[in-house]
Amino acid sequence: MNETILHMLRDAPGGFVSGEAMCQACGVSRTSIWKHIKDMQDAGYNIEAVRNKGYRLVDAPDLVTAAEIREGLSTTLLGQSIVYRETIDSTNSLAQQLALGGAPEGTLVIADEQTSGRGRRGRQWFSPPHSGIWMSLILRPELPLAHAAQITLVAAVALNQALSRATGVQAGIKWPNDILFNGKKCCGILTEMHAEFDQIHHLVVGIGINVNVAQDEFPAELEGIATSLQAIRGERIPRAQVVRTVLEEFEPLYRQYVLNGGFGTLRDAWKANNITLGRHIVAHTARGDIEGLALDIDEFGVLLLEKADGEREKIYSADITVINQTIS
Ligand code: BTX
Repeated sequence: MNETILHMLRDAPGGFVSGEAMCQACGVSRTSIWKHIKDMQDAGYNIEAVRNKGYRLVDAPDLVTAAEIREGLSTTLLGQSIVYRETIDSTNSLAQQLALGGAPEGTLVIADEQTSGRGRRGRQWFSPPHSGIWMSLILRPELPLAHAAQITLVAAVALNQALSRATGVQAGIKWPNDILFNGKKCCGILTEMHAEFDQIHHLVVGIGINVNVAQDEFPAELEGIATSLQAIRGERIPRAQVVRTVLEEFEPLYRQYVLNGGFGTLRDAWKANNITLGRHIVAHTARGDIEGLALDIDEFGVLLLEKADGEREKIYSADITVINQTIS
C-alpha cells in the first residue's frame, strides 16, 4: 500500500492528494491511510498534511526500498520481484537462499547496509549504510555451465553504461569484474552460481556501487584505491534512480546473452566500455603471475596477453594489476 500512496503523492499535479482518494485507491479506511503516512514520515519522508486539502510530498529521503525502485521502472524481467532489507549480512547470501527456495528469475535483493559484504576469494566488500547500492539479481539462464562466468562481463557492460546514463560518469571496465574511474574502484561485481552436471540452476549476480560514500568515509586500506560517484561528481546522487538504470541497461544485454548462447555478440560493447586492453598488466593466476600486454578478449570473455617474448597466453581467471596502478 505504501507504494500506491507514494506513487499518488509523486504523481499529484497540484501537489495535494486527498485522504479520500487514497482510501479509494487502497480500499482501506482513513485511519489506516493516516497510519501509513505516519510510517512514511518515520522513514524520513517529509509529508505535509493540510485539513480539507489532504497530503503533499515535500521531500523524499534517498532510499532503495522496493517502493522507491519501482517508481518508473520500465523493465519486464529484472526487478519485477524486489526483496529489500535495511541491514543484511550479504545480499548475495540471501539471494542464494531465495533462489534455492524457488524465487523467480529477475528477483532483486537489495539492502541499505551489508555487515559481511563480500568480494571474490573471500575478500571483504565495504558496504556502509545510507550511501551505496548493494544488490543481487537471481538469474536462471538456460545455458551450458561453460558460459556462466561470462555473465560477469555482461553485467560490467550494463553497469558501466548505466553509470554513464544515470550520472554522466564515464568510468571503464577493469577485466573481469570492476568498474574504475581514474584508476580507483567505484563498483564491483561478484557472480556466484549453483549448478549440477552441465546445467546452471541459477546465477546470483551481486553488484556493489559506491554512490554517496564520502571519500573520507572509506577505511584507511581503501583510501587510495576506492572512490564513489559522489566523490567524482561532487554532489549526492539519488540511489534508486541508479538502481533502475542498472536494471534497464542489464535487461536487454541479459536477453541477448541468453538468446545468443553466451557473451560473443556483446564483445564489441564490452570493448567499447573497457580500460584493460592495450595496457601492460600482471595477471595473478592460480598458475602464478603472468606479465604482458592485454591484447584482446575472445568470444568467451577470455583475456589474451602478449608477453615480452612475444608468446601469447590465455587468461581464464585472475586478478589483474595494471602496471603503475596497484588495484586488486
Ligand atoms: P573483488 O574481490 O574484486 O574486490 C574486493 C577488494 O576491493 C577488496 O579486497 C578491497 O581491496 C576492495 N574493496 C572493498 N570494498 C570496496 C568498496 N566499497 N569500494 C571499492 N573497493 C573496495 C569485488 O570483489 C566484488 C564486490 C561485490 C560486492 C557486491 S555488494 C552486493 C553483493 N553482496 C555481496 O556480499 N557482494 C556483492
